Amino acid sequence: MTSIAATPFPFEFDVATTALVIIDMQRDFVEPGGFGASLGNDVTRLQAIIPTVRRVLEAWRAVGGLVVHTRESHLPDLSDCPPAKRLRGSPTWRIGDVGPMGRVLVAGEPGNQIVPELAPVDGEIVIDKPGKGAFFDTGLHETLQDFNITHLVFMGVTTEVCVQTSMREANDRGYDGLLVEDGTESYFDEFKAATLAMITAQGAIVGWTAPAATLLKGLLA
Ligand code: TIU
Repeated sequence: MTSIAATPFPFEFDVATTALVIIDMQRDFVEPGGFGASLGNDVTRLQAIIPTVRRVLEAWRAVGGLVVHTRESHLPDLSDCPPAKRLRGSPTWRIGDVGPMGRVLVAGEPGNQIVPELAPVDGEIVIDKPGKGAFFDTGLHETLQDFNITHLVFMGVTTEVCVQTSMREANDRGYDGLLVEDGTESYFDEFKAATLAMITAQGAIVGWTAPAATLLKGLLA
């Protein structure tokens, strides 16, 4: 059992029953010409966390923990993309349109790939999710149950959208979840801060947060 200092109180977990879940670290969100940029966002903020996410990923691999990567991703015929999602707002390129990195948020396209620094390796689980949450329409809960997972450590983007939604879905399914504070980022400073506060409020109503360095220290102990 590992116990690390966390907000709002120590997070206790066993690597054997904990999965590292890396949300949507794909080119569509962190590189110019993708979905995130097409919504008008500054993607450089998100690129900045890649080295931290990589350090935690490598440490997690070294201790033999289960790794799950997600991608926000739709089928080429967009049959899993509700029109309400595709038609929302006025992005430069809508989901399924051809942008500089291929069709936006479509499986198999260059923009849909996880950034090379964090690319999945053999034995890691890759989940293509049509929604913001990692559990909606993906079978992730059943997969995690097959591996006897009870605890989840989250990183990825964006903090208040796909990461928070996934943490809330996990919480409702009975998992204890920790968010790595500097392993997640938002296009908006204030939304990241508010999300961390919302997760940990009311005695960890959604879960815990801790800096990467604290988690790494716990893994190496
Ligand atoms: N727009 C935004 O902040 N996020 C998303 O659309 N998806 C994810 O968070 N991955």
